[in-house]
Amino acid sequence: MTNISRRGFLKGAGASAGALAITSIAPLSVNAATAGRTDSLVLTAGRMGPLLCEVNDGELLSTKSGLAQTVPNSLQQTGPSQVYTKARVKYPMVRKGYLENPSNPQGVRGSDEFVRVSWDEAYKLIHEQHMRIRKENGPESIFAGSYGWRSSGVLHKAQTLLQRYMSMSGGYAGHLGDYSTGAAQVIMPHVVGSIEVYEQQTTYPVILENSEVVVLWGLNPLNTLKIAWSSTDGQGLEFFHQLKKSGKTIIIIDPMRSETAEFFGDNAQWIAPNPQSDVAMMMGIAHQLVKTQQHDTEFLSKYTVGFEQFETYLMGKEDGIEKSPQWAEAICGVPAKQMELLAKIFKENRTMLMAGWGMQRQQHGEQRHWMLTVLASMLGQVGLPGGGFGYSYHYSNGGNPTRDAGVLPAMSASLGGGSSAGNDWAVQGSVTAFPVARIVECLEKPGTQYQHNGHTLTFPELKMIWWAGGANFTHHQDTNRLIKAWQKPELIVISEPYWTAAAKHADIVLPITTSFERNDMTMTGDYSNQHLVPMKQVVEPQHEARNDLDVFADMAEHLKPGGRNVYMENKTEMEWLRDFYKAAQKGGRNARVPMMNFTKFWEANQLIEMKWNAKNAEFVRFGDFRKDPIMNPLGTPSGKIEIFSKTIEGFKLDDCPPHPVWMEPTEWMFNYTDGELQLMTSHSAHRLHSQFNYADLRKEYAIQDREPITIHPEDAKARGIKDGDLVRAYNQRGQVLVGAHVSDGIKKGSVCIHEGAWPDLDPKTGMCKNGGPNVLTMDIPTSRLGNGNCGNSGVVKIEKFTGVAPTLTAFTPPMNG
Ligand SMILES: Nc1nc2c(c(=O)[nH]1)N[C@H]1C(S)=C(S)[C@@H](COP(=O)(O)OP(=O)(O)OC[C@H]3O[C@@H](n4cnc5c(=O)[nH]c(N)nc54)[C@H](O)[C@@H]3O)O[C@H]1N2
Ligand SMILES: Nc1nc2c(c(=O)[nH]1)N[C@H]1C(S)=C(S)[C@@H](COP(=O)(O)OP(=O)(O)OC[C@H]3O[C@@H](n4cnc5c(=O)[nH]c(N)nc54)[C@H](O)[C@@H]3O)O[C@H]1N2
Ligand SMILES: [Mo]
Repeated sequence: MTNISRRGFLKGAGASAGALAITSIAPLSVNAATAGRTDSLVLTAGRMGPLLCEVNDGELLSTKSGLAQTVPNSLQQTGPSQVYTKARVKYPMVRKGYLENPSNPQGVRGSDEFVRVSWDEAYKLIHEQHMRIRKENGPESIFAGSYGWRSSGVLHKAQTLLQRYMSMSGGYAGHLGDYSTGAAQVIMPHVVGSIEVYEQQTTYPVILENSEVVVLWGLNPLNTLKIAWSSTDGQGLEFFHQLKKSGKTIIIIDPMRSETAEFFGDNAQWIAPNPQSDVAMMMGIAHQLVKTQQHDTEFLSKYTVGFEQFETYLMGKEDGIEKSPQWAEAICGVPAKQMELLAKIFKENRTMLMAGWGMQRQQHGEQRHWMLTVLASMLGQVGLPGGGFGYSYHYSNGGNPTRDAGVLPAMSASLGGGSSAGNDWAVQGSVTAFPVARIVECLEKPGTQYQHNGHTLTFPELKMIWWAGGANFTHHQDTNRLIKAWQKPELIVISEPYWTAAAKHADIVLPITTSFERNDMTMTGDYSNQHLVPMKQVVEPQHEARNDLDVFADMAEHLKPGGRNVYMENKTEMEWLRDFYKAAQKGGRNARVPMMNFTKFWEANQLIEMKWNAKNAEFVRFGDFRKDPIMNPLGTPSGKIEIFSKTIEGFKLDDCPPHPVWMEPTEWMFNYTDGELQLMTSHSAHRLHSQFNYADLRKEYAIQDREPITIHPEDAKARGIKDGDLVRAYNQRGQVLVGAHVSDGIKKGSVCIHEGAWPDLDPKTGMCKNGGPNVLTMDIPTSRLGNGNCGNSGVVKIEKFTGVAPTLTAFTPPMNG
């Protein structure tokens, strides 16, 4: 499938050789709002960037980018669907069996009917039961971790607002880590002293200027840069557009010919390893470097510790198995010759190893970024302009240089800043926390001890869950196991704009506004702070939807008279925004960025672009460390890159030894004989996780109105499946109905169903009618180091679906809803 010739590989390499001195670095493109204020275009923002909204007679007609951009971003069109989808929650709703007897509810979550109630009834009911549960079981029984990608505005932050209310109520159980980088963010501090996954990278301009070879290892930036944690500044997509034209050697290592591989086309080489096999492939390359004495021993001795122990393992002196390219070929399915060639190319050129995160959302996920860091260290280019490794190039525009900016503060979970909270408010934050992806294990085994990053922790017993701003029924693994565990708490409240699967499995559902229905603000660029953007209210709140801010402020009033004012710190929505803006203005003054006063700014319907900083544009990650490792040590115990970690050795974990090792995953297709395939669940081009699954964009990807499954032609043929057929994918955990997308753009033996389809289980057969892949995935920790999720793994079988396709109900509100 992959035809790598040495010539093809080296095309472009060396084109920029010698140009290592940074000459003229300028912004990649000038980004200004494409339109100013008109009566019909209102400026707001979402994760997918600043948005201009076309409004007529109070109705949102369309949304488009508020920034000039070269690469289109489909997610920017979703505004009207977000506001008007029939999947909206219209009124506060309570499960019938719960309403009838809240302290001893009848009926089953997920199958019981819902009853409409007034907001006041809902508040009173939640308050009474919350207080009862808290009194009986303490704050550790109330889960307010509420993980998820709620709106990105600085004020209407659902999770924070929930926690603020729970703090006023006396504390709560929170969460540790996230679903994105659960493994990498825990291992990397042991290796280089910083998490790396959410950090400013050697900048995009420095890469364009200096790198000769750019490796996209499990990286699909054309998809993942459509959004950012705050709001995208658009520079990441622009960078990859320029990289494509640069003539550099681009190597994509991915079991799928991703949207990014399609985008680069002939300008890149695609190599397809088996999913989950990357560590073996990296070791094959590392072995070749040692064998040809190409590894940089000087760098290794000056900047790292523990290479000797690793080398012993690599060269098979420990277990008799040399981790040679031939050994690796049998695991990763990439020809040994290609790995040998990669070793040479990486070594002979200024090479940047960029890695995505899908490959660490797998069992032993910690090993991926650790091993890649070891490989980069062996190449000896860490800290050089355009060389080394980078783990956030595909996310939140990690290579866009930081600007001189006035930066917005944001709502906090604790009361403060002129608060009227008197001594009689015993404000208490999170009293306990567990790794977020272990929630089902926590529900199943309260009181049980487990290991996390060297600590022994105990799972609390959760009696109440309030989720605001996350879609845990979509994001969590092994949906059927989740559904069982989900029956255990006494009360589950979901605050949501939409009837998600979690909402359908709740006791109480509260209708929440979308970001188009309230005023807020955001910055673009998590690292760059490129713009400050007003998020103006575009339409009236739909139906009976309220803002999370108002809901929790009202709930605070139930705690004690005057609670609302305490919660709001005696400020209105606009006063909060004004104060946030004023704080940014102060920062702006120090940075010499002119910022008009708040009233003018709000009136102007314009974003503010922050000042380009030429020095920041030359930032090289680990540059200072390289220049002087004594004066600028890393935050590791040795101050150096830890190839062998004594700290991790001390943890004595079977599933995370003290240096990178290859460990076969539990569900590994080669250990099965009945046609099992390896499942991947990458992130979708046309969704943000589960968000917009209902939107018109669905037409871009759905097959017979179901989530697509990508299947290699040979695997499809062997099972009599044709492109466009309905397919049943199943394993011992569950079954889903999907539509066949037969393509040679996937490694044979693997299939992909993108994460994010809303679970829609057929009550009769248990089949997910909407193809939610987490019905099939394993709910195990990556290891007891990171306790990350393994959503991007598992084996499945597939067959042509021959029955009558059940009606899709994923986006249909429940009866009375
Ligand atoms: N199998 C598998 N599973 C995965 C992954 C994978 O790769 N494979 N990826 C994982 C990753 S990296 C992540 S980050 C998670 C994502 O998991 P989530 O962040 O939970 O996913 P979203 O679909 O973005 O959920 C956000 C929810 O918040 C709601 N919402 C939006 N705005 C507001 C608001 O203002 N107020 C309130 N109350 N609600 C609001 C939306 O309607 C939506 O239901 O999924 C994880 N799950
Ligand atoms: N459009 C869009 N953008 C998003 C998101 C979204 O849902 N939609 N989610 C955001 C969030 S919360 C996160 S955490 C990031 C996620 O960013 P990532 O975790 O990097 O994204 P994924 O799509 O899971 O994986 C990236 C690539 O890795 C490949 N891959 C999967 N398994 C393997 C493997 O075993 N080995 C190798 N080498 N490659 C593999 C996939 O085919 C895919 O092309 O994206 C963010 N951006
Ligand atoms: Mo994520």
